[in-house]
Amino acid sequence: MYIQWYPGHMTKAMRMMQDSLKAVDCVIYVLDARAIRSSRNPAFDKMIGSMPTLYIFNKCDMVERSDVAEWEKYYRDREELCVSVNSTSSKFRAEVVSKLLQLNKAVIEKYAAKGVNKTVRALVAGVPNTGKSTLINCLCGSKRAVTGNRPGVTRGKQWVRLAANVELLDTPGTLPPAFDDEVRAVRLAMIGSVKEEILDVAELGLEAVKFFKEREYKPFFERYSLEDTSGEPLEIMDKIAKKRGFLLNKDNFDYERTARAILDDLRKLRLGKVMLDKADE
Ligand SMILES: Nc1nc2c(ncn2[C@@H]2O[C@H](COP(=O)(O)OP(=O)(O)O)[C@@H](O)[C@H]2O)c(=O)[nH]1
Ligand SMILES: [Mg+2]
Repeated sequence: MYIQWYPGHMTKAMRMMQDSLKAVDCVIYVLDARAIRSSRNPAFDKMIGSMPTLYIFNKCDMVERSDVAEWEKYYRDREELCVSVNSTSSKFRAEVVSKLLQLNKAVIEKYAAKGVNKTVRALVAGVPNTGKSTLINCLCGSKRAVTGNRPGVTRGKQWVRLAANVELLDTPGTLPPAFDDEVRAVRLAMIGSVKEEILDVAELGLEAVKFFKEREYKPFFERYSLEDTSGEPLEIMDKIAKKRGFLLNKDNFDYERTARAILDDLRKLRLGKVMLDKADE
């Protein structure tokens, strides 16, 4: 799938991220639960190196519990700390705070031994649309306890208090989506992390059809009342366009409209709870 993409943007965003990392003790890496592998940016992974990181599987209301449980196991096996949340609900707040304290336990204890109450600072980062802003709102509430700027290391940055000794950088770090392979690019686009202006919507719709066709994914075929799952993705797309009456004129289907309908159905869960990246694939 062709994406109109300029590497220069990536370089600039990464430079800003490197700067933000200097001001924090740990990272809250927000991933979309539907695409846990694809919503990581390998260049950023490299940049955070050994800095303590809490991986948030956000939007877990959009996937099956059993699918996300596989990913939790995958991360646990690699000793990477993760937590599955739905940022639109505040009931996960306590768990996130507790995991953050767990993540920074060593440094908190080291300072405590010297009689210092260490304030842990975290950067919320992730590719667009994974729910970083929603998460910050959920964790800190709308009435943010702004802790003010501190000269020196944190100059120009706004911090909000999350717990007695935990602060978040108020503005989330938006990572550029990585298009280092086709699968990742398509899935990032499917979850809405790629700006529509830089891709071909009809082509993305066709990729979505291909995804469901390869898996013989029942809810997809049921949604469009397609009796059989055979045929090339384009033929399936034609059938959907025909059934919905999406025509440009009497001889041509409106692929863009068809694609939009499919993507909208996917994103609004009308095709069920679709996990794009499986832990064992
Ligand atoms: N279903 C669901 N939607 C979410 C969740 N978190 C965020 N969203 C939605 O995802 C979209 C992007 O969220 P936003 O916080 O702006 O993402 P950001 O670009 O990472 O800051 C918004 O429409 C949110 O309402 C979640 O946990 N579950
Ligand atoms: Mg945001």
